[in-house]
Amino acid sequence: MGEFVTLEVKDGVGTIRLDRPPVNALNAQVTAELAELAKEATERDDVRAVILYGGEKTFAGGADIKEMATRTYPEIAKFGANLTGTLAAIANIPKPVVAAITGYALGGGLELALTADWRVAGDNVKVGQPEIQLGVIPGAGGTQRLARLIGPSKTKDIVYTGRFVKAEEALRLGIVDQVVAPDDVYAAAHKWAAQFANGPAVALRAAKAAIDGGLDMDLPNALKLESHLFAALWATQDQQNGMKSFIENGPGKATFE
Ligand code: CO8
Repeated sequence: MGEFVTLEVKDGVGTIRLDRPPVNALNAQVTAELAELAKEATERDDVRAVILYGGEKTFAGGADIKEMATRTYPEIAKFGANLTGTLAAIANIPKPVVAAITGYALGGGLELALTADWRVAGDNVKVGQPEIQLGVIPGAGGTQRLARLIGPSKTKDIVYTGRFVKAEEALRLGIVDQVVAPDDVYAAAHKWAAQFANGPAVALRAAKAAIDGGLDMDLPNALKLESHLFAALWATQDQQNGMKSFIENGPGKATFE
């Protein structure tokens, strides 16, 4: 547990909660605490799915501009490497991860949300990569994860202009996956995460590794990765339970550990 970031676990769902008012700006300490809790969420068996949440008001307004402004080149390079490493640790949590976006997800805030598998947003949110207006560019995945998610031209529009994208457009572009009333954001994210709390954890881990790992490869190698992960599941209880249950009870009745 950190000063600005906490992990609360209930019924298999772990909530990683940012709490650094007023906008959860990501400074060096938040970055370190997030990395620590990504590790904990990865390692704890009682965490079966994860919610990234910034509270009712706002998800995150980005990296801490006041902290960054006067940094030297080596200092900013170190901070950038740490933030990129932290976001990689979250992206690599081998469990379903959902971002519950309220208020703003800007700059490093959107880059944090982009590490999730699925994004739920309030209908009043604004997301974007406004770094260009600070005379810089996104530095923790905004030019890369966003382009992989929605393609290069839409990413270039968002990154070149730095404009704020409203919820409805974010949904249409595929930056977010579900839009709900502002008060329902956490509940909707929880509903998505909770469906995996009793799911086949090893198979879910393999599915995430196949999809995310495969996106970084050419198709023949990605298909090989999928095929190996598929066959490896024959060493698991998940596969035995799932197939035995189908044969004995029909589809969708299997229970998993
Ligand atoms: N960093 C530091 N302080 C911030 C930030 C931020 N990113 N965002 C807001 N604040 C502060 C404001 O300065 C203000 O402080 P104070 O009360 O002391 O004046 C307080 O939070 C509230 O802000 P506003 O008064 O502006 O509140 P509004 O509700 O009017 O607006 C916004 C909220 C829309 C979030 C607005 O503040 C804003 O546009 N913020 C900046 C957004 C931005 O540009 N984000 C990108 C930051 S750069 C980045 O994320 C790069 C990541 C990669 C780093 C890699 C390193 C190598």
